[in-house]
Amino acid sequence: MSTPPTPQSLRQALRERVVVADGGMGTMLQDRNPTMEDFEGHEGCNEILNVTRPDIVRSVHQAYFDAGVDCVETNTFGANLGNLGEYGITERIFELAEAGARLAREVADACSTPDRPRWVIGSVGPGTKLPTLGHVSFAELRDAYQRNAEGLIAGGAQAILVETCQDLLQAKAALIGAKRAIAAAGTDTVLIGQVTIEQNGAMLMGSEIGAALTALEPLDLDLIGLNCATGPAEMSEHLRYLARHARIGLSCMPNAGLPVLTADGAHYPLTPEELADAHDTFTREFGLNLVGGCCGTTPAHLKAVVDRVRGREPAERDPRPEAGASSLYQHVPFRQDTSYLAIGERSNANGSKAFREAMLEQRWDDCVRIAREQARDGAHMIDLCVDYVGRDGVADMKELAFRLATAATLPIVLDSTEIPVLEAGLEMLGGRAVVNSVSLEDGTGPGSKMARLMPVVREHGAAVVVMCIDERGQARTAEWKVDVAARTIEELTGTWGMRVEDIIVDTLTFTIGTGQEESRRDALETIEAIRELKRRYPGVQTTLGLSNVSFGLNPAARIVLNSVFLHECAEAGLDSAIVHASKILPMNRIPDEQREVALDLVYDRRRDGYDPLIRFMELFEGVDTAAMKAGRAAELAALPLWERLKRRIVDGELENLNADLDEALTQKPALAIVNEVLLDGMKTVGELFGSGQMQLPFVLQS
Ligand code: THG
Repeated sequence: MSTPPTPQSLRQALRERVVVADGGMGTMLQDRNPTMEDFEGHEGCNEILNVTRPDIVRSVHQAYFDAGVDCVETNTFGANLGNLGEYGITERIFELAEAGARLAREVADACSTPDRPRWVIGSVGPGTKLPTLGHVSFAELRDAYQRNAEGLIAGGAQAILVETCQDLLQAKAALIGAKRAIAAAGTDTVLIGQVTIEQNGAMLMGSEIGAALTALEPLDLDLIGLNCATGPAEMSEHLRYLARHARIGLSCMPNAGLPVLTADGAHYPLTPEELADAHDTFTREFGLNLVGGCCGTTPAHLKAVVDRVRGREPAERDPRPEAGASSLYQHVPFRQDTSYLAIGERSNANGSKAFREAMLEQRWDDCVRIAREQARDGAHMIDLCVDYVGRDGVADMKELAFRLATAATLPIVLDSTEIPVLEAGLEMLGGRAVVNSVSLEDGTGPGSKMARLMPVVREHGAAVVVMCIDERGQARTAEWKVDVAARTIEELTGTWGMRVEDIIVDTLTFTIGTGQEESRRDALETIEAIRELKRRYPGVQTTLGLSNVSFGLNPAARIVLNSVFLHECAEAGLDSAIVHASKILPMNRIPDEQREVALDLVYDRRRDGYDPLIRFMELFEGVDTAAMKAGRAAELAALPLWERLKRRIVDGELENLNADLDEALTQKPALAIVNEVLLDGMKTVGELFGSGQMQLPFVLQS
């Protein structure tokens, strides 16, 4: 057997074996004592050395190549808007990036042999301006990063490494800027994103590793990984998460441990052998493709790593990607194991009077409060719609998405008919958003909404809601809905490279509360469409603007109809719904007759002399939601004490609980109440849950 040929491209090498990069740059430069003149008066601006003292920079690269590494990072960590901005020289971004890459390239070329190619990774640091905090606009930052990457590519870098990211929105600006530069240059440049997880287990802005993966992986990076802030030990769990869920390759460049402060500055305690031990374990357990070091690591550290892991095949991984969206803070999967995914409908200028009025009066804090309250009500994501006739939608979206980016722990579903409004939202959100919505309303040709919106969606890596609408209008029959959905899914996956699990199809329903003959079957056609669509595309997600089904009915009737319809849709396979989550009732809390008539209404079961719509309206005539609540309270009060306590557990009903408990404690010891009454109630809850009559949020309430 002959030995396989040496991979000549970095991309190929990363696939075939563990590639070793270099270690710290900053302290190595300092050790060479550059003068104020070398810095052209910009003290500490290391990138200037690329033009004033190429000898110094080359010598650092040479030291790492001598240690045996496969590639070095350019001295361009600060060649960006934020850092060069501190010195007032942002016009030199391209020049200093290009110079840095060219120097590294020269040394790499001199060290390369036919069977030992060496590569250059263009370093892109985080800068000092965080877009999530409003220090700079996304577009300005992205364009500056594009110049940064253009310089690196022009200087001969084979990869761009966006590293030490603390703010996901900054990371996206940098990665998108780099992608634009790569596309413009037409090169096969490897794109890598590395985030920095602090000792507290999250990025500086509070992002968990899951939020980072979900937000960044859809940008089509080649590798994702971690660097800086901590040593390898603290990175282990986060790498484990990436190894388990990321489809793409992995990288890791830890510090030489957590710094210890001594009289003469920070000291990094990790020895070369310890760094090699860590990468030894990580490459075997997590299948890393690229390893290196960050602050405090030296050529001696990297030599130990080279001796231990260089040339190894990356360990096989069997990742389980989990489709979902993310807020700045957390990943939220589209598939909720025991429930439907609830998308809060209330932060909608058309769908909520309170939200609309707050927005019109620019009471932004009230808007934010309404949006946030939905998390407490049980929502998993937040639908945000600012569309309102006569308003500047882009301005309103900027105000609200900027605030919700940090104030909301839930991912945002951007709901607008206007592309610039959706784009304004995407440019504010560090997490992964969902764009609501795209459709075939005017086809797929040049100039169609699909053709204009999808490039924006794809560039930001968002997921999408698809509305079942085509040139003929909103699909009314199950067959029509499924046909439109299938055509849209094919367009999105085929032309636009979307993954089917990132597509959320809304099979749409009109209200069935008007009695018009042509709307009688709308709910049942919707249910049929969900069932058939999930049969044909098991991986696709489905959703519904649930409350639409009951427009025109009184609020008490709407609660019941929405709840019953949601239950039927969920049985047919519905994954999510745009809802007012706290106004959804579990089936066991709806009186039998109301539920039966609602079902007849949903399935259009009319008989001679029986119209479920008329009967349904009769049942709720004069009933308002307060009366409904009072009715339930009276019913509860009429029960004997022990029954009442049990019912409270089943219904999760807290009001006046203390009075009941005080009474109970006069009759039994606390432990007996727990063992007999509470456990009995929980048994019923378990049965209701097991039989699908009660969803997880209600179990939790219980
Ligand atoms: N599909 C998709 N997106 C959507 C819809 C859809 N977005 C908007 C809408 N439809 C879903 N959102 C709502 C929000 C509120 C109401 C209905 C749908 C609603 N509001 C009450 C009303 O208007 O009577 C509450 C009024 C108030 O509080 O002031 O019913 O179908 N993809």
